[in-house]
Amino acid sequence: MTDTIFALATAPGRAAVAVLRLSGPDALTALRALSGSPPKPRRATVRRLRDSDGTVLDQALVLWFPGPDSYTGEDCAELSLHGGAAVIDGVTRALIAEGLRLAQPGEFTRRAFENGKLDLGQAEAVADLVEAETTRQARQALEQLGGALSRRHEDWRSRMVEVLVRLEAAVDFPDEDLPPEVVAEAGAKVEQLRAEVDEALARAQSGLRVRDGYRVAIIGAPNAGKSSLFNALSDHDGAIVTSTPGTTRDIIETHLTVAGYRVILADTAGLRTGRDEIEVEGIRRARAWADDADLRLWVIDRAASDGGWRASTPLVRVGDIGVFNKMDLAESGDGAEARSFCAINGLETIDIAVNLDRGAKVLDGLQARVVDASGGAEFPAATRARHVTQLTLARADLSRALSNLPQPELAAEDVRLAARALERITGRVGVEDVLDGLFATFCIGK
Ligand SMILES: Nc1nc2c(ncn2[C@@H]2O[C@H](COP(=O)(O)OP(=O)(O)OP(=O)(O)O)[C@@H](O)[C@H]2O)c(=O)[nH]1
Ligand SMILES: [Mg+2]
Repeated sequence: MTDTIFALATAPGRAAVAVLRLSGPDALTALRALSGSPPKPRRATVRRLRDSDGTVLDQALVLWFPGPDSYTGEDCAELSLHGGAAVIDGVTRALIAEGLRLAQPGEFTRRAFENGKLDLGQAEAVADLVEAETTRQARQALEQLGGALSRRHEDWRSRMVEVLVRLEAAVDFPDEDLPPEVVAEAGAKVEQLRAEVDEALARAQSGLRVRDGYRVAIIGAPNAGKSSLFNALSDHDGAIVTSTPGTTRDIIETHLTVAGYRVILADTAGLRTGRDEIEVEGIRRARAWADDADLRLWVIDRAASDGGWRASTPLVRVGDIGVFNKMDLAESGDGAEARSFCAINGLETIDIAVNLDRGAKVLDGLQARVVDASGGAEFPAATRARHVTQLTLARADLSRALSNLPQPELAAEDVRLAARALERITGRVGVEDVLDGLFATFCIGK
């Protein structure tokens, strides 16, 4: 039998109000012991809370949610206490004396999942919503919590089951070849499904970007003004700026909110042949981060004439931005050469003097990229790498089904596997390994 758990649902520390949550079969007994007769369900009621000696612990707002119509599906209660340490401590002791135990991180949501109140995608959305730093992250998590993710996967799964049923019916007549119209019909349906999964996979990156953040690396030659730009964009002197080339060694990361999206901006070591072990390692890290990033802001000192810009050319890609810095100084040959490199290789160019204009035009360019990469009219079919993995498996199964199609028993097995991959996303099957990892990331009280 499950035990009854409780936890602080609000952040620890002194506050006007602290909310304690209770869930489990003894929630009502504990509520009676502390507050006397329980209030009407879902009706906020003021009650004096007392311990077993009759000592008054607090005057609290008490809410009673009988199961199964509660967050966890069990009997639940919420006590809105005065948010001081002594009150919280007193009520905690009284609940433990009633036989309740403190909840593990995510245990309430885990119970909700186990009692069928949420599917796995929705449970993930609860974690994402609590973690959301930007409005876009929050909006995506709310859509997912509302079942947007599950609905798409459920639709695909039920269409796969339809195909499966037809194919299995055909298996029952083994003496005859599968009638050509059945092959054609199943083939068309599987192909349509595969096309939809394909499209979803192509757009999955935008869902992941909203959740995890859009990664932007500032790269370029030493002394080009990378750290100056980093400080300007983040509005904080987080990186050291000096006139000595090779100042930045480590990666420095900061989080920005751009058009409501989360952006992870990194300042990196200037790219050149490293002068010592530390610089060589810094440059290695700079290259690796830049290679992984969604966008590179390539800072070029347009007044330099040592050809230092060339060391960055292997890293930049079509769609990156060439930031020509030090507009307040005269342009040298390096500036002109780098400009033609950008034109030939499909890089937009922006001219700034970061000391004077704080790189405002770069922020505009960045905003356009972020919106373009993260936006999408429709809710994405994947918001975590786990979803992408399962969708990729489903896609491979569907392709195999198509090539096996003249043999219904083989094709049926492939379609079954594809449906199984989708079931793993919503958590209908194979969830145990995912559950522990997911709920460990929750706060206590969620
Ligand atoms: N005149 C002028 N100087 C600038 C401008 N931007 C940066 N600088 C100067 O250029 C020097 C190098 O700037 P940083 O931002 O440290 O350059 P960095 O690219 O981070 O250099 P490393 O970390 O060594 O790779 C500093 O002295 C800055 O003040 C600019 O727009 N105009
Ligand atoms: Mg620097």
